[in-house]
Amino acid sequence: IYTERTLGIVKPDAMDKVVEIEDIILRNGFTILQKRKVHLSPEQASDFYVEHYGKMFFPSLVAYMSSAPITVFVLAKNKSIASWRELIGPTNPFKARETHPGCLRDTYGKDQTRNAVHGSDSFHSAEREIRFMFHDSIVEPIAVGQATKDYL
Ligand code: YYY
Ligand code: MG
Repeated sequence: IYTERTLGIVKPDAMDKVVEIEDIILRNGFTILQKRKVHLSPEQASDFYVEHYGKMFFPSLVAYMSSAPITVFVLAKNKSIASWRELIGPTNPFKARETHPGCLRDTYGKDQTRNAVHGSDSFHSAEREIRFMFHDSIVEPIAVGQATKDYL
C-alpha cells in the first residue's frame, strides 16, 4: 500500500497549541509516521527555506524559525500534500480568515510570518523536507515522539 507523505511543522508561535493541533491532524485522517521537536539554528532554517533566499522576508523568516523550538511531523494520508495544504490554509492568516475560515492559519496564525504551521507544497518538496528534518545529523533532537502507526 502506498500512502503519500508530507511534512508538517508547528512553528514557534503555535507551540503552545501543539497538542490541540495534533488532535486536529488525527481527526482529519492523517497518520503521524514520525514526530520530532527541534530547535533549528539560523543556518539550518536558511537551508530549509533556501527557495526564498534573497526575498524581502527571508531574514525575518529565518530569525523567526530559529527563535524557538518547533514540532515536525511526517504525515501520511491519501493525497496528503494537497490535503494538508488545504487544512492549513493560505500563507497570510488575515487572508485565511477571509477565504478559509476554520483553517489552521485562521485559528492559530498571528501574522504573515508567524503563521502557525508549515506544509510541503509538492511531492518534490515533501521528500526533500522529510529528508532534511529526519536525517540524523541535520538537527539535534530535543525530544523524540513516537509514530502512531507503522508506515505501510
Ligand atoms: O508555503 P507557505 O508557507 O504558505 O508560504 P511561502 O510563500 O512558501 O513562504 C514561506 C514562509 O515565509 C511563510 O509561511 C511565511 C513567510 N513569509 C513571510 O514572512 N512574508 C511573506 N510576505 C511571505 C512569506
Ligand atoms: Mg512554501
